[in-house]
Amino acid sequence: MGTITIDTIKEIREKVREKQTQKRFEHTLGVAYTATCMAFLNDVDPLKAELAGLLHDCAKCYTDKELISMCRRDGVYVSEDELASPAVIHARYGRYMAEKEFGITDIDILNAIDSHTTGRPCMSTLEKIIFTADYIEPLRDKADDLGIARKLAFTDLDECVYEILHSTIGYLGGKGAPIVSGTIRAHEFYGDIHDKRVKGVKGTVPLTPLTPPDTNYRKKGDRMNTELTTAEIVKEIYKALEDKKASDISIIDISELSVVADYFIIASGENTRQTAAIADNVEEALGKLGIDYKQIEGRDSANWILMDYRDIIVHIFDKENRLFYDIERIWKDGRKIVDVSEL
Ligand code: DGI
Ligand code: FE
Ligand code: FE
Repeated sequence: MGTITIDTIKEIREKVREKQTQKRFEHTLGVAYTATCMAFLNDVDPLKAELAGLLHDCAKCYTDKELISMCRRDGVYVSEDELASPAVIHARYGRYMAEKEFGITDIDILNAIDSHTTGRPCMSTLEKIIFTADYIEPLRDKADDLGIARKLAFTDLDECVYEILHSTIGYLGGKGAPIVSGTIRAHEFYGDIHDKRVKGVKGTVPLTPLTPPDTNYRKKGDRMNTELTTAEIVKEIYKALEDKKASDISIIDISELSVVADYFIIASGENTRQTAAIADNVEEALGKLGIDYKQIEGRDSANWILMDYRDIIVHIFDKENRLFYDIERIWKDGRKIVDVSEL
């Protein structure tokens, strides 16, 4: 899709207008404009936020029954608990529609549509913006905590997300409605950030979003100080991981899906001592080859260490966090698991 232009925005706005009722379309515009303002404050591309806002409810024109059968038809994954809470399925199918029907290729926008109803742990800034704008846009008038949420949206985004999740869970619980696991996990994640702040504990949750907000900064060709190809470096990393007995090593080729990197390598350690040792070994092995990392995050707490080697991002999790963050799910669309021997 390339850079988002005003023309793209206008074209998509008209397409969405045709699909939606007048009332739903006014809500859509409210979300788009609110998201744009929030983007200004958070250094997110405002056109990207506007586009995500315009598309967040693009699948809302279908009934629950239609959405369930369309998800089946098109192979869009919906979990068992989501089938029992069909109000959330328009987000899952919306992601698919945005990609297939509206030609959106930006993973961050697609993720923002996918997560706009339930949220999820570790959202990118854009995802948090869409999740929040959906709740606070000017035409919303039902929630008791709108005043609080509207202020927090512009003062403390993580706290705002927590507030919204907390209040949604309370509201659904009060109605006796089931709560999907995505909502619960998101609530735990942002609750954790909230608690650590309240207790004054320095955060142990690595705050790197799964998709960095601005993913277009990386110029292909701006590589590392080595003659090795990216595939050869992946092999070296794999060796360094195996050396320290990392388990469940996945190599995902995301080059077709994202400009963030070409490969994600995900591995687990039994505990944080092992994850730290694994990260040290990767750093040392690549260092010997003249390859320096661009950034390493999460080393202190070591429950999720993210090593950014530009074209290759290495995630090292302890057992519990590997399951909790379920990073592979984010890249489930068209992800290609690579066998190291084929590289
Ligand atoms: O599509 P919108 O109306 O703009 O808003 P939305 O995408 O946030 O959808 C809101 C609906 O989704 C609302 O009826 C509550 C419901 N919802 C959100 N999280 C959950 C949920 N419903 C169930 N049962 N469980 C959830 O975890
Ligand atoms: Fe929605
Ligand atoms: Fe909405």
